[in-house]
Amino acid sequence: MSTGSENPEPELAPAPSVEPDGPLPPGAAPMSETAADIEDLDVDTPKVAILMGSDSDMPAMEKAEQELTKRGILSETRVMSAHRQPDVVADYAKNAKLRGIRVIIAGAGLSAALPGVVAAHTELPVIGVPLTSRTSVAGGLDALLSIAQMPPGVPVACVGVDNARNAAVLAARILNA
Ligand code: AIR
Repeated sequence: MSTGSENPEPELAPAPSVEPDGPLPPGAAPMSETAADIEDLDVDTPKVAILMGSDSDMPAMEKAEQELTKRGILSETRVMSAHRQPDVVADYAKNAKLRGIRVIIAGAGLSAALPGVVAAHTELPVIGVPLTSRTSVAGGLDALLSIAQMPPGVPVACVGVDNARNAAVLAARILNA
């Protein structure tokens, strides 16, 4: 029968108590400074997200990526539909800020909910790109109104129909503001 004495647990040193206002260990920076330093780090993470509701939006939306690349701004491009994959969109929008994204460009056609749904789940600025698609009505007016007519308190910036390049120019201005 084991008495528990054959392999005695090693004695652990007591954890140092953390005094929020006490002296900092040598070399440690105060929390606020550390957070600011992390924000200032010029790491190779995308600063702009380019989202679109369908693969069929890519020919119009790739203009945004081209413009950002020309300006040396890192971006990431994702296809996700607010109607077909609502959970994917919500998760992406909720995590974007933590991942270092600073501006979100979102393009969609028809009942273009993507920019508005993204804006509902993040504090980041969202730029909507109304797109024409095969079954658009009135040359993309459907998407234009869907994106521009957001309710008070949940803004989405809206560029012209199919004008993804302008969304990138605006994103660059926001980043430099
Ligand atoms: N869309 C996709 N999910 C919701 C919306 N509003 C849009 C896409 C695309 C259009 O519907 O952004 O512009 C047609 O999509 P698809 O996949 O049928 O070509």
